[in-house]
Amino acid sequence: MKIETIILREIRMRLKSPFETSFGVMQDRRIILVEVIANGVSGWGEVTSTEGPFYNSETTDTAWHIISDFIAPALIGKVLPTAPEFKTIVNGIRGHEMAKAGVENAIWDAEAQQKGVSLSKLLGGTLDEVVCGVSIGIQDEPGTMVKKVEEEVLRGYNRIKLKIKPGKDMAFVNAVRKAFPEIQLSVDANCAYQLEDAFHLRKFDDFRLLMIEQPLQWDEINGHAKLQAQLQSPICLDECITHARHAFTAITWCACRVINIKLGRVGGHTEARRVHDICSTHGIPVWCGGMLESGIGRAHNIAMSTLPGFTLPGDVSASRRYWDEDIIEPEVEVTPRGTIHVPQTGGLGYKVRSQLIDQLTVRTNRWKATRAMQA
Ligand code: OSB
Ligand code: MG
Repeated sequence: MKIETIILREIRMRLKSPFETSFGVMQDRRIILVEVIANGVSGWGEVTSTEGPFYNSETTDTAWHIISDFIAPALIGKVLPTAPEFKTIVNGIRGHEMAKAGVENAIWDAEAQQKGVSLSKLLGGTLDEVVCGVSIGIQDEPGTMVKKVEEEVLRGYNRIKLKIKPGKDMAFVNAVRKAFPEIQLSVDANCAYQLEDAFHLRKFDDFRLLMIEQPLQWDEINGHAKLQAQLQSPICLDECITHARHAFTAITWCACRVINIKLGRVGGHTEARRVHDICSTHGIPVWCGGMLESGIGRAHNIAMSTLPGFTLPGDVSASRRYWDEDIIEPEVEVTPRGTIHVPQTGGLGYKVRSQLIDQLTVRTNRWKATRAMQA
């Protein structure tokens, strides 16, 4: 594949309602879309960073900088046999996984289209339907949380995850568990607790949770191992796992019993598949995490979720939960059984709405290969 053109766009999209986590509230999204044209075919990727450095260290602006000043200049004009070779181009760039993932995933989409197969097939996916859960933001009162959960259960979602933080935890989980004794329920703290809170966190064991996601610091694997030894609830790591080596470390140290894979956090499909493979080898179930993506990032999540180790419901839900209007056609829809049918057509399998994207775009950057660059 010859990388002929790279186009970077920042779009603005407003979430239907604010989403609160332990690190802040999100509503007005600044999303970077990457279009890579290879052999005349456009592939699309999304940078899943948040606006500020509060989930991980990346932001919309750091990703724009890293792609514009380092990744695109190194990539333009290159010939890559297949998408995984992209890694050799960005090997020397430390960190910035979400910036890398936005570009790498666009190349995967282009390759799948050129081969006339779905991205799911190209990745080695085996499922044709993926099982969906939802992530519900922090609410003011336990009563409002119970109402939100009820709505999502009625829509058919198969697992409910509650965002929590100190002071907004036990009463909320208790109320939801009382109202719904049988649902698959989990919580996500986004790093809001300390190892010293182990006694407090042990009270979650009474609620028969599927997992407690990322209770401790974003870079603290050892602390999670110490905490897991004191809890019955399985710990699921999110923020801590930025590549396959960390997954291996966390598993061998018994720091978690589940891993959430996010394409952006681990740097793209190639690394995500490595994390998946290591988890499969060690019997660790994985599921697909979400970053409030537009349809393009969502479509990549669907393709990844078809790998055989994705045995738990992911945070991949319908477009209409997030947006009045999504940038793909058709929008992502969820069946009454809480599943998504995986598209079988070439690449991502959704049409990108370029006119709408143009309307939402606030800045653009473009690179074109010259003859001199022919590799
Ligand atoms: O930790 O899973 C997380 C959103 C932004 C940052 C971090 C997280 C989340 C979510 C949203 O939980 C899941 C979704 O996309 O619905
Ligand atoms: Mg999380």
